[in-house]
Amino acid sequence: MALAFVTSNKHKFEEAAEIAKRHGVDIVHRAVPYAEIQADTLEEIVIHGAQEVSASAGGPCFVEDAGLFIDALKGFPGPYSKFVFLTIGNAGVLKLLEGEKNRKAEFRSAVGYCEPGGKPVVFSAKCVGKISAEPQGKGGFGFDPIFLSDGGEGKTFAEMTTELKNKFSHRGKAVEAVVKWYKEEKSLKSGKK
Ligand code: ITT
Repeated sequence: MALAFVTSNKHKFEEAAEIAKRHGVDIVHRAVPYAEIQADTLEEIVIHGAQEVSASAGGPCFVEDAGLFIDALKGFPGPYSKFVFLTIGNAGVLKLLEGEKNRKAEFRSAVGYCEPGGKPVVFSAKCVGKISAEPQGKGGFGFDPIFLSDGGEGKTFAEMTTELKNKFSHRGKAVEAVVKWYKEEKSLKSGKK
């Protein structure tokens, strides 16, 4: 049975699909809505989410929650990134950082995996970088045009291919961890090891 990634965001699925394909794991996109609880950590959000969606998924599935944590704003917007993106957007974030020399920021991702009736397993990862002075690039989604990953040679995520973004990104690392773990679990269960 294929592993389901439950997300309303097709860009997130496309990124995950590139990773799963590289590892020979079958993943499918499910866009069923689930409750994202208000919590201080991404991990708490995905534990709840994974448990909720696995009850109806009928098979192995995972959810992922991400956030942008800006150093000069004491970690804001963090777990509230979606609301901030939908309200003030990239222009608003740049405005909040006007005249600010400290542009340090990181993207964090938490993946929650669960099987029906099982216990959730969590994988976390981050990507350290900076907020650009102005938006750059047309690709990607969300805060991609204003995020410069360390090691990304001055390119924002919006200027990278999916493969390149996955090499650096929070989601790339967290999804790679769940996919590798799942592959290993499956081969152990099927007695191939
Ligand atoms: P889900 O249905 O999977 O929750 P979502 O679009 O609501 O999809 P998140 O809650 O994980 O995604 O992300 C919160 C916000 O952070 C989201 O609205 C994006 O604007 C932004 N974001 C998350 N990951 C990002 C990335 O890789 N690049 C740019 N922005 C990102």
